[in-house]
Amino acid sequence: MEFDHKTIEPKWQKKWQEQNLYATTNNSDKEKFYVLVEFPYPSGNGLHVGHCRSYTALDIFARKKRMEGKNVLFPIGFDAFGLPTENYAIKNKIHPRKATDQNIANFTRQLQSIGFSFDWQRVIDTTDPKYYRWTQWIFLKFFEKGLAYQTEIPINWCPDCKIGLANEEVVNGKCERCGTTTERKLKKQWMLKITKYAQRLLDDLETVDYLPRIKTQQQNWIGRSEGAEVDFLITNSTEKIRVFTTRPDTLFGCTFLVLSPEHSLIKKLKPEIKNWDVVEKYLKAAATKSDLERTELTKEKTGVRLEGVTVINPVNEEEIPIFTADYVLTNYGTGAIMAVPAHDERDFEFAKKFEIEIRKVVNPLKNSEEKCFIGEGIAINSGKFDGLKTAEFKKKIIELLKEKKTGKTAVNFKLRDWVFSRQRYWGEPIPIIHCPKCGTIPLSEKDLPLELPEVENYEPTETGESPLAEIEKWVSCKCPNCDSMARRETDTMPNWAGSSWYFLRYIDPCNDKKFADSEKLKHWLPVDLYNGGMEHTVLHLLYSRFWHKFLFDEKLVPTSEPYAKRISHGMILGPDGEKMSKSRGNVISPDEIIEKFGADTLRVYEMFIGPFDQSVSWNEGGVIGIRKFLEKVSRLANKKTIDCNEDCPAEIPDSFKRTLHKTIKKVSADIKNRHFNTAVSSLMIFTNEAAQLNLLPLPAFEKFLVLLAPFAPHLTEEIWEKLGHSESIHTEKWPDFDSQFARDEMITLVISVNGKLRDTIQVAADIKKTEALALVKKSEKIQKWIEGKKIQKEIFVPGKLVNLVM
Ligand code: ANZ
Ligand code: ZN
Repeated sequence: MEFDHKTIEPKWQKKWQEQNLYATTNNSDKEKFYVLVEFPYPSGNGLHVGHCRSYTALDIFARKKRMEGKNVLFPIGFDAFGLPTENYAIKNKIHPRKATDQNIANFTRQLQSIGFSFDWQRVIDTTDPKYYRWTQWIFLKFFEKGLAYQTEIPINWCPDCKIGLANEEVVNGKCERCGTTTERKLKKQWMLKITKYAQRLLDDLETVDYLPRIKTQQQNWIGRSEGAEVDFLITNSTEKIRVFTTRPDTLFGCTFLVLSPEHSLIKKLKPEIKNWDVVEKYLKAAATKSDLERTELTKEKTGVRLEGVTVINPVNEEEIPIFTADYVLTNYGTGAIMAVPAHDERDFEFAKKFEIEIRKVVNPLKNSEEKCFIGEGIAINSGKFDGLKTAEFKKKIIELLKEKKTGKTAVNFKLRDWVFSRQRYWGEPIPIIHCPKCGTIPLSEKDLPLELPEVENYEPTETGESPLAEIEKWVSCKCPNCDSMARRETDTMPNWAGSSWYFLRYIDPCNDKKFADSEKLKHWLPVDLYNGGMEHTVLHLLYSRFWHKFLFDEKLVPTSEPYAKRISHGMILGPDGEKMSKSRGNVISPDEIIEKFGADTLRVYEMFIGPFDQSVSWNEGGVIGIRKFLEKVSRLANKKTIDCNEDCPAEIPDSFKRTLHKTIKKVSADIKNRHFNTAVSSLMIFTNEAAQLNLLPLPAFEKFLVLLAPFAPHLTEEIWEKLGHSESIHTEKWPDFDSQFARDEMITLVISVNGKLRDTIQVAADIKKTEALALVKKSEKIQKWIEGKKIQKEIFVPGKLVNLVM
């Protein structure tokens, strides 16, 4: 048999399509298993070899689950709204709909050419009105429950291009297009109240099986801090300033207060502030900076004292100054801090610059020379609290503050509400109408989907509004409530919207009554295994968990978490070890590899390339090696076979039988544990041994083909057919192994010291010298004889004995 991939691969892809081999039925007695891969953004560049890594791995997983008798759901779709397509459309004067359709067609061709076992009848496209109708519908549910609201918040504004920019279009504070420093411009925007779910998003991480680093990322992003809120009374006033601190035990070391430049009290205190001119100038300058620039640790601290006003420290009645400084953020805690320069680095830098007292109030447990000690320790200079340990002091001081009614415990989250507005064209229209009489009115369900209108120009407008704002015909409408002239919302949803619930739609993709049937949801949820890139383990994962929890509360989905298990794959880097990019010229195209070596080679190579969760570099030599391996497999099919089962005649060595069972055991466990690379190694070992035989035992070879089938579905299917089977190899049962043969063969190793037998141990027959010696030296009986003496010679006879000469 020739391994002619150019004939074999398209032939089987066509057959599988015609037979609908991988379609999933909803009504099956088999146990369900839902395998999910992050769906691709159909960019103009086509499929990346990184997609192939993730999809091949989970394809193997899904294929094995099917062979183990599970009813597997393994779907794919396209996450197609978003900036790259929109920018491409603007540049090339092509409609984003058209560009998207072209890209999806190209991605589909590529995905099919790799032989993935997706259920192609369930494909979804987030930009299809039949899909985004339900994205809009879920938005309306959020609105109904008060979880979608509008507020004024700043957008990134380029004063030169006169457009609002997405965060990713602002590079180091400058507009990506023209290099002008961006400003922040206030705009009314839609928000989703994800903060309401902060605690649950944190707590429920306990109930799911995510890789530890993914859990940590989620926890850090949610960022729960426990501490206290403390009120500082303004001298000669009834106004007070509330601060949030995680270290109330350092209150005696607080020598000034800092308000964020946006803090509302600053304007209130204007009549009292003696240097208002200077203060006002500072506030204006701060307004243009991003949070990132403001909080950068290395940056020199700036700020201004509010001359003429002071506050009283509630624990020692000291009068201390107030500053405003941009290192204090307006939207964290209370937007104001108590500064303790001896124990907080930012406060320390600030105090040095403004020559403010730095007073130590914590002694480290161990000696430390640090000027600014931020750890926990023993209280000093804290009156009657001196000598207390930090944790205990925190409790005591909060009790005191409660008594004095100037403070209480408080919890803060880093997590902010989700800005859900974009001033862009290529996104889901937000289904809201603004009526001058009735206010903000949701569209009624029957008016969904609210489709994107045709426009001529996709550029954002000069006022910062989305291009939709210029389509007067579309914008002006009648209020559903009172029939007076009203205007449509012109912002669109962010590109995270469609991916926040897509895994639900796969379950019932054609339903036009509901986003998915509840019985079907009950059958398939939760997703059993979800894989995607590390770059999505923060936002996408969190956003979709949030939507799911909301839908759960609305009794629209049956589980409180969407994904039972989440894993992540490492990146594939270019041959030069750098991230693949057009500008570097190190991009590997899957199309070329498939053309030259075949899809099976691409698949097996990407599994063999290295541990699945680690980043690895592409290597053409490795690709050729895999091609040779598959050629060897196809040559096995030409060998003379003998149709005998386990107990073959004398021609077949005993060791071959053990190799077969070891291979079944290893490949089964390796796929389960996602050690795809070592699974491929054991398939290679089997192939090499089989190639040595004069007669190939057919049943063993067939079992081997079944093991290889998830990795190389085309070649194995072709050989399977040649062997006379009429059913697809992919519907075969996954083979079992006999643990008696799968075990490494054991022998008794004789150990002697100076030629005298002192012990015997059971070891694997093929044990190497170093391993054997390590075991020998662990033996208590042997230790007795060699302790304190020098070993002069270590003799090892493989499979038999070890002799130590002292
Ligand atoms: C006094 C203090 C003393 C603090 C000390 C720290 C160490 P996390 O852990 O991130 O929650 N902080 C509070 N609100 C802030 C804001 N809006 N912008 C910038 N910084 C703010 O950090 C909480 C700590 O960050 C708080 O505890 C406060 O400084 C500061 F030895 O208060 B601390
Ligand atoms: Zn109205």
